[in-house]
Amino acid sequence: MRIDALDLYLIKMSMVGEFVTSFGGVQEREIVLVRARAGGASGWGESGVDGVPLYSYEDAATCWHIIEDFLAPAILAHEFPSEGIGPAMADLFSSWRWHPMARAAVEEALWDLEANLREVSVQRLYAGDRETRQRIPVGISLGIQEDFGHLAAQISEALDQGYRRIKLKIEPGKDVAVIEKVRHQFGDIPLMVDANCGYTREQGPILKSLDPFELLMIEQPLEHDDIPGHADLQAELETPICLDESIHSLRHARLALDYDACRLINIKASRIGGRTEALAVHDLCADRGVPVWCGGMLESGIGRLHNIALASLPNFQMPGDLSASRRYWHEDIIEPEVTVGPDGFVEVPDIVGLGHRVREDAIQRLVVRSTSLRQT
Ligand code: OSB
Ligand code: MG
Repeated sequence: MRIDALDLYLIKMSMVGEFVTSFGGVQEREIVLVRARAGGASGWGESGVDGVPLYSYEDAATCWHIIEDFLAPAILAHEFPSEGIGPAMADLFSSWRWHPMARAAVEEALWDLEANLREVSVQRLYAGDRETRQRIPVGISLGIQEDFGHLAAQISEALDQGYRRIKLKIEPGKDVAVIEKVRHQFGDIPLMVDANCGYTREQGPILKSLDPFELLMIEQPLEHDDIPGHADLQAELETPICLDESIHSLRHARLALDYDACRLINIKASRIGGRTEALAVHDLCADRGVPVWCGGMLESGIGRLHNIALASLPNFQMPGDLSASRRYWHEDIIEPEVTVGPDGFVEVPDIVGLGHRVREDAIQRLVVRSTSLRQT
Protein backbone atom coordinates (compact mmCIF):
# COMPACT_ATOMS: atom_id res chain seq x y z
CA MET A 1 0.00 0.00 0.00
CA ARG A 2 1.06 3.59 -0.67
CA ILE A 3 1.00 6.55 1.73
CA ASP A 4 -1.04 9.31 0.04
CA ALA A 5 0.45 12.30 1.85
CA LEU A 6 2.61 13.53 4.69
CA ASP A 7 1.54 16.91 6.07
CA LEU A 8 4.09 18.85 8.13
CA TYR A 9 3.23 21.54 10.65
CA LEU A 10 5.54 23.73 12.69
CA ILE A 11 3.60 25.15 15.62
CA LYS A 12 4.66 27.44 18.46
CA MET A 13 3.20 26.74 21.87
CA SER A 14 3.92 28.93 24.87
CA MET A 15 4.36 27.14 28.15
CA VAL A 16 2.47 27.74 31.39
CA GLY A 17 5.80 28.62 33.03
CA GLU A 18 9.47 28.66 32.12
CA PHE A 19 11.18 25.24 32.37
CA VAL A 20 14.86 25.53 33.37
CA THR A 21 17.47 22.78 33.09
CA SER A 22 21.27 22.78 33.30
CA PHE A 23 21.35 23.77 29.62
CA GLY A 24 18.99 26.72 29.82
CA GLY A 25 15.35 27.81 30.02
CA VAL A 26 12.39 27.18 27.70
CA GLN A 27 9.27 29.37 27.69
CA GLU A 28 7.94 28.62 24.24
CA ARG A 29 8.32 25.41 22.25
CA GLU A 30 8.67 24.96 18.51
CA ILE A 31 6.96 21.67 17.76
CA VAL A 32 7.06 19.74 14.48
CA LEU A 33 3.96 17.64 13.83
CA VAL A 34 3.42 15.12 11.06
CA ARG A 35 0.14 13.79 9.71
CA ALA A 36 0.25 10.72 7.45
CA ARG A 37 -2.74 9.99 5.23
CA ALA A 38 -3.73 6.83 3.36
CA GLY A 39 -6.88 4.91 2.49
CA GLY A 40 -9.16 7.64 3.85
CA ALA A 41 -7.52 7.49 7.31
CA SER A 42 -4.82 9.58 8.94
CA GLY A 43 -2.33 9.38 11.80
CA TRP A 44 -0.43 11.96 13.83
CA GLY A 45 3.13 12.09 15.13
CA GLU A 46 5.30 14.61 16.95
CA SER A 47 9.04 15.07 16.97
CA GLY A 48 10.77 15.90 20.25
CA VAL A 49 12.77 18.76 18.70
CA ASP A 50 12.71 22.35 19.84
CA GLY A 51 13.82 25.62 18.25
CA VAL A 52 17.32 25.42 19.75
CA PRO A 53 19.72 22.44 19.74
CA LEU A 54 20.22 22.17 23.51
CA TYR A 55 19.15 18.69 24.53
CA SER A 56 19.90 17.27 21.10
CA TYR A 57 21.77 18.40 17.98
CA GLU A 58 18.47 18.36 16.10
CA ASP A 59 16.24 21.41 15.96
CA ALA A 60 12.95 22.22 14.27
CA ALA A 61 14.71 23.32 11.06
CA THR A 62 16.87 20.19 10.70
CA CYS A 63 13.87 18.02 11.51
CA TRP A 64 11.82 19.75 8.82
CA HIS A 65 14.63 19.47 6.27
CA ILE A 66 15.28 15.77 6.91
CA ILE A 67 11.59 14.91 6.65
CA GLU A 68 10.82 17.12 3.64
CA ASP A 69 13.92 16.33 1.59
CA PHE A 70 14.69 12.72 2.53
CA LEU A 71 12.19 10.77 4.59
CA ALA A 72 8.97 11.91 2.90
CA PRO A 73 10.04 11.34 -0.74
CA ALA A 74 11.29 7.85 0.12
CA ILE A 75 8.13 7.02 2.07
CA LEU A 76 5.83 8.29 -0.68
CA ALA A 77 7.70 6.13 -3.21
CA HIS A 78 7.58 3.00 -1.06
CA GLU A 79 5.11 0.14 -1.25
CA PHE A 80 4.25 -0.63 2.41
CA PRO A 81 2.74 -3.85 3.75
CA SER A 82 -0.76 -3.28 5.13
CA GLU A 83 0.45 -4.43 8.57
CA GLY A 84 3.70 -3.32 10.22
CA ILE A 85 3.97 0.08 8.48
CA GLY A 86 6.00 1.67 11.33
CA PRO A 87 8.58 -1.16 11.50
CA ALA A 88 8.75 -1.22 7.67
CA MET A 89 9.66 2.47 7.76
CA ALA A 90 12.42 1.80 10.30
CA ASP A 91 13.79 -0.90 7.95
CA LEU A 92 13.61 1.43 4.98
CA PHE A 93 15.95 3.90 6.71
CA SER A 94 18.13 1.47 8.64
CA SER A 95 21.22 2.47 6.63
CA TRP A 96 20.60 6.23 6.99
CA ARG A 97 22.43 7.93 9.78
CA TRP A 98 20.84 9.53 12.86
CA HIS A 99 18.25 12.33 12.95
CA PRO A 100 16.26 10.22 15.40
CA MET A 101 13.68 12.89 16.22
CA ALA A 102 12.80 13.48 12.57
CA ARG A 103 12.39 9.74 12.04
CA ALA A 104 10.41 9.26 15.21
CA ALA A 105 7.86 11.92 14.25
CA VAL A 106 7.14 10.28 10.91
CA GLU A 107 7.18 6.80 12.39
CA GLU A 108 4.63 7.80 15.07
CA ALA A 109 2.33 9.17 12.37
CA LEU A 110 2.60 5.89 10.47
CA TRP A 111 1.86 3.76 13.55
CA ASP A 112 -1.21 5.89 14.33
CA LEU A 113 -2.28 5.71 10.68
CA GLU A 114 -2.07 1.92 10.77
CA ALA A 115 -3.97 1.80 14.07
CA ASN A 116 -6.76 3.86 12.49
CA LEU A 117 -6.80 1.77 9.31
CA ARG A 118 -7.01 -1.47 11.31
CA GLU A 119 -9.31 0.02 13.95
CA VAL A 120 -7.11 -0.92 16.89
CA SER A 121 -5.40 1.19 19.55
CA VAL A 122 -1.88 2.51 19.10
CA GLN A 123 -1.07 0.78 22.40
CA ARG A 124 -2.08 -2.60 20.91
CA LEU A 125 0.17 -2.06 17.89
CA TYR A 126 3.14 -1.01 20.00
CA ALA A 127 2.70 -3.93 22.37
CA GLY A 128 2.37 -6.67 19.74
CA ASP A 129 2.12 -9.84 21.80
CA ARG A 130 3.61 -8.26 24.93
CA GLU A 131 1.36 -7.65 27.93
CA THR A 132 0.20 -4.12 28.65
CA ARG A 133 -1.00 -2.07 31.58
CA GLN A 134 -4.10 0.09 31.39
CA ARG A 135 -2.91 2.59 34.01
CA ILE A 136 0.57 4.03 34.33
CA PRO A 137 2.10 5.75 37.35
CA VAL A 138 3.20 9.29 36.57
CA GLY A 139 6.07 11.38 37.88
CA ILE A 140 6.66 15.10 37.49
CA SER A 141 9.83 16.85 36.34
CA LEU A 142 10.50 20.21 38.04
CA GLY A 143 12.90 22.75 36.56
CA ILE A 144 15.72 24.52 38.41
CA GLN A 145 14.43 27.34 40.64
CA GLU A 146 16.27 30.42 41.90
CA ASP A 147 14.24 30.41 45.07
CA PHE A 148 13.81 27.36 47.34
CA GLY A 149 10.38 28.56 48.48
CA HIS A 150 9.11 28.35 44.89
CA LEU A 151 10.52 24.86 44.48
CA ALA A 152 9.00 23.70 47.77
CA ALA A 153 5.61 25.09 46.70
CA GLN A 154 5.84 23.18 43.41
CA ILE A 155 6.76 19.95 45.19
CA SER A 156 3.83 20.33 47.60
CA GLU A 157 1.45 20.99 44.74
CA ALA A 158 2.74 17.99 42.77
CA LEU A 159 2.37 15.70 45.80
CA ASP A 160 -1.17 17.03 46.38
CA GLN A 161 -1.99 16.32 42.74
CA GLY A 162 -0.96 12.70 43.27
CA TYR A 163 2.30 12.58 41.26
CA ARG A 164 4.11 9.41 42.28
CA ARG A 165 7.69 10.58 41.87
CA ILE A 166 9.38 13.97 41.96
CA LYS A 167 12.29 14.64 39.61
CA LEU A 168 14.34 17.74 40.25
CA LYS A 169 16.65 19.28 37.69
CA ILE A 170 20.07 20.02 39.14
CA GLU A 171 23.27 21.76 38.03
CA PRO A 172 26.57 22.44 39.80
CA GLY A 173 25.83 24.84 42.66
CA LYS A 174 22.12 23.95 42.74
CA ASP A 175 22.33 20.39 43.94
CA VAL A 176 23.37 19.01 47.33
CA ALA A 177 22.04 21.87 49.48
CA VAL A 178 18.73 21.84 47.60
CA ILE A 179 18.28 18.09 48.00
CA GLU A 180 19.18 18.33 51.68
CA LYS A 181 16.44 20.91 52.20
CA VAL A 182 13.93 18.87 50.21
CA ARG A 183 14.61 15.75 52.28
CA HIS A 184 14.41 17.81 55.45
CA GLN A 185 11.06 19.34 54.53
CA PHE A 186 9.40 16.45 52.67
CA GLY A 187 10.97 13.36 54.22
CA ASP A 188 11.03 10.08 52.41
CA ILE A 189 9.20 11.02 49.16
CA PRO A 190 10.12 9.19 45.92
CA LEU A 191 12.78 11.61 44.70
CA MET A 192 15.32 11.67 41.87
CA VAL A 193 17.47 14.24 40.08
CA ASP A 194 18.31 14.95 36.43
CA ALA A 195 21.57 16.75 35.62
CA ASN A 196 21.13 16.88 31.82
CA CYS A 197 24.88 16.34 31.27
CA GLY A 198 25.77 19.23 33.58
CA TYR A 199 28.73 17.69 35.46
CA THR A 200 32.31 16.77 34.58
CA ARG A 201 34.04 13.61 35.76
CA GLU A 202 36.07 15.77 38.13
CA GLN A 203 32.84 16.85 39.80
CA GLY A 204 32.06 13.22 40.72
CA PRO A 205 32.55 13.91 44.47
CA ILE A 206 29.61 16.35 44.41
CA LEU A 207 27.40 13.57 43.04
CA LYS A 208 28.86 11.10 45.55
CA SER A 209 27.72 13.40 48.34
CA LEU A 210 24.12 12.87 47.15
CA ASP A 211 24.32 9.16 48.14
CA PRO A 212 23.07 9.65 51.73
CA PHE A 213 19.81 11.14 50.39
CA GLU A 214 18.81 7.79 48.88
CA LEU A 215 17.62 9.16 45.58
CA LEU A 216 15.87 6.74 43.23
CA MET A 217 18.45 7.64 40.60
CA ILE A 218 20.66 10.36 39.12
CA GLU A 219 19.74 10.91 35.49
CA GLN A 220 22.49 11.68 32.97
CA PRO A 221 25.11 13.35 35.16
CA LEU A 222 27.90 13.50 32.55
CA GLU A 223 28.25 14.43 28.87
CA HIS A 224 26.05 12.67 26.32
CA ASP A 225 28.97 10.88 24.64
CA ASP A 226 30.71 9.73 27.81
CA ILE A 227 29.52 6.18 28.48
CA PRO A 228 32.90 5.11 29.97
CA GLY A 229 32.81 8.14 32.29
CA HIS A 230 29.40 7.06 33.55
CA ALA A 231 30.80 3.57 34.18
CA ASP A 232 33.61 5.05 36.33
CA LEU A 233 31.12 7.21 38.18
CA GLN A 234 28.61 4.39 38.71
CA ALA A 235 31.39 2.31 40.31
CA GLU A 236 31.80 5.07 42.90
CA LEU A 237 28.13 5.82 43.57
CA GLU A 238 25.54 3.92 45.59
CA THR A 239 22.82 5.86 43.76
CA PRO A 240 21.82 4.21 40.47
CA ILE A 241 22.65 6.17 37.33
CA CYS A 242 19.92 6.41 34.69
CA LEU A 243 21.03 7.32 31.17
CA ASP A 244 18.97 9.62 28.96
CA GLU A 245 21.03 11.72 26.46
CA SER A 246 23.62 8.90 25.98
CA ILE A 247 21.22 6.32 24.56
CA HIS A 248 20.25 6.78 20.91
CA SER A 249 20.18 3.18 19.75
CA LEU A 250 20.02 -0.46 20.77
CA ARG A 251 23.82 -0.55 20.42
CA HIS A 252 24.25 2.35 22.84
CA ALA A 253 21.98 0.62 25.33
CA ARG A 254 23.94 -2.63 25.03
CA LEU A 255 27.24 -0.78 25.40
CA ALA A 256 26.04 1.09 28.49
CA LEU A 257 24.82 -2.12 30.14
CA ASP A 258 27.99 -4.04 29.20
CA TYR A 259 30.09 -1.26 30.74
CA ASP A 260 27.82 -1.09 33.82
CA ALA A 261 27.47 2.63 33.05
CA CYS A 262 23.90 2.74 34.39
CA ARG A 263 21.35 0.70 36.32
CA LEU A 264 18.29 2.18 34.54
CA ILE A 265 17.44 3.63 31.14
CA ASN A 266 15.04 6.46 30.35
CA ILE A 267 13.35 5.58 27.04
CA LYS A 268 12.23 8.42 24.79
CA ALA A 269 11.29 7.05 21.40
CA SER A 270 12.02 10.50 19.92
CA ARG A 271 15.64 10.31 21.08
CA ILE A 272 16.03 6.67 20.00
CA GLY A 273 14.66 7.20 16.48
CA GLY A 274 11.17 5.76 16.87
CA ARG A 275 9.17 2.99 18.45
CA THR A 276 10.82 0.12 16.62
CA GLU A 277 14.24 0.88 18.10
CA ALA A 278 12.72 1.93 21.44
CA LEU A 279 10.97 -1.44 21.69
CA ALA A 280 14.28 -3.18 21.00
CA VAL A 281 15.87 -1.22 23.88
CA HIS A 282 12.88 -2.08 26.08
CA ASP A 283 13.25 -5.80 25.30
CA LEU A 284 17.04 -5.80 25.78
CA CYS A 285 16.66 -4.19 29.20
CA ALA A 286 13.89 -6.67 30.12
CA ASP A 287 16.25 -9.55 29.21
CA ARG A 288 19.01 -8.07 31.35
CA GLY A 289 16.71 -7.34 34.31
CA VAL A 290 17.18 -3.58 33.92
CA PRO A 291 14.03 -1.50 34.48
CA VAL A 292 13.19 1.31 32.06
CA TRP A 293 10.82 4.25 32.36
CA CYS A 294 9.33 6.63 29.84
CA GLY A 295 10.86 10.10 29.55
CA GLY A 296 9.29 13.16 27.96
CA MET A 297 10.34 16.12 25.82
CA LEU A 298 7.70 18.66 26.91
CA GLU A 299 5.47 17.24 24.19
CA SER A 300 2.07 18.46 23.15
CA GLY A 301 -0.78 16.00 23.61
CA ILE A 302 0.08 14.12 20.41
CA GLY A 303 3.56 13.08 21.53
CA ARG A 304 2.28 12.61 25.08
CA LEU A 305 -0.37 10.08 23.95
CA HIS A 306 2.21 8.13 21.95
CA ASN A 307 4.46 8.07 25.03
CA ILE A 308 1.61 6.86 27.23
CA ALA A 309 0.84 4.03 24.80
CA LEU A 310 4.50 2.98 24.79
CA ALA A 311 4.84 3.27 28.58
CA SER A 312 2.12 0.64 29.04
CA LEU A 313 4.61 -2.10 28.11
CA PRO A 314 5.72 -4.42 30.91
CA ASN A 315 9.33 -3.35 31.51
CA PHE A 316 8.33 0.30 32.05
CA GLN A 317 8.56 -0.35 35.76
CA MET A 318 8.84 3.15 37.19
CA PRO A 319 6.69 6.29 36.93
CA GLY A 320 7.15 8.10 33.60
CA ASP A 321 7.53 11.81 32.80
CA LEU A 322 3.98 11.74 31.44
CA SER A 323 2.46 14.63 33.35
CA ALA A 324 -0.95 16.11 32.61
CA SER A 325 -1.41 18.48 29.66
CA ARG A 326 -2.11 21.37 32.02
CA ARG A 327 1.30 21.00 33.68
CA TYR A 328 2.80 22.55 30.53
CA TRP A 329 -0.02 23.98 28.39
CA HIS A 330 -2.85 26.47 28.83
CA GLU A 331 -4.63 24.67 26.03
CA ASP A 332 -3.52 21.38 24.51
CA ILE A 333 -4.04 20.35 20.87
CA ILE A 334 -5.92 17.17 21.76
CA GLU A 335 -9.36 16.63 23.21
CA PRO A 336 -9.86 15.55 25.89
CA GLU A 337 -6.56 16.67 27.37
CA VAL A 338 -4.34 14.21 29.24
CA THR A 339 -5.24 14.19 32.93
CA VAL A 340 -3.59 12.50 35.87
CA GLY A 341 -5.95 10.97 38.44
CA PRO A 342 -5.77 11.89 42.15
CA ASP A 343 -3.85 8.65 42.73
CA GLY A 344 -1.15 9.72 40.24
CA PHE A 345 -2.04 7.37 37.40
CA VAL A 346 -2.85 8.11 33.78
CA GLU A 347 -5.26 5.83 31.92
CA VAL A 348 -4.11 4.35 28.61
CA PRO A 349 -6.85 4.83 26.00
CA ASP A 350 -7.93 1.44 24.73
CA ILE A 351 -9.89 2.69 21.73
CA VAL A 352 -8.98 3.15 18.09
CA GLY A 353 -5.81 5.09 17.27
CA LEU A 354 -4.52 7.56 19.86
CA GLY A 355 -7.92 7.57 21.54
CA HIS A 356 -8.22 11.37 21.72
CA ARG A 357 -9.28 13.80 18.98
CA VAL A 358 -6.56 15.99 17.48
CA ARG A 359 -7.80 19.61 17.47
CA GLU A 360 -6.99 20.83 13.99
CA ASP A 361 -8.58 24.21 14.81
CA ALA A 362 -6.02 24.70 17.59
CA ILE A 363 -3.17 23.59 15.31
CA GLN A 364 -4.29 26.11 12.67
CA ARG A 365 -4.14 28.90 15.26
CA LEU A 366 -0.62 27.95 16.38
CA VAL A 367 0.91 27.12 13.01
CA VAL A 368 3.87 29.10 11.70
CA ARG A 369 4.74 26.89 8.75
CA SER A 370 3.08 23.99 6.97
CA THR A 371 3.42 21.94 3.83
CA SER A 372 1.80 18.92 2.32
CA LEU A 373 3.97 16.33 0.55
CA ARG A 374 1.88 14.13 -1.69
CA GLN A 375 1.99 11.42 -4.30
CA THR A 376 2.90 12.96 -7.65
O1 OSB B 1 16.01 15.46 30.36
O2 OSB B 1 14.21 14.43 30.63
C1 OSB B 1 14.81 15.42 30.24
C2 OSB B 1 12.35 18.11 29.14
C3 OSB B 1 12.99 18.57 27.97
C4 OSB B 1 14.18 18.03 27.61
C5 OSB B 1 14.77 17.04 28.39
C6 OSB B 1 14.14 16.56 29.53
C7 OSB B 1 12.92 17.14 29.92
C8 OSB B 1 12.22 16.77 31.15
C9 OSB B 1 10.72 16.96 31.21
O3 OSB B 1 12.76 16.36 32.14
C10 OSB B 1 9.99 15.80 30.66
C11 OSB B 1 8.52 16.02 30.41
O4 OSB B 1 7.78 16.17 31.39
O5 OSB B 1 8.10 16.06 29.24
MG1 MG C 1 16.64 13.69 31.26
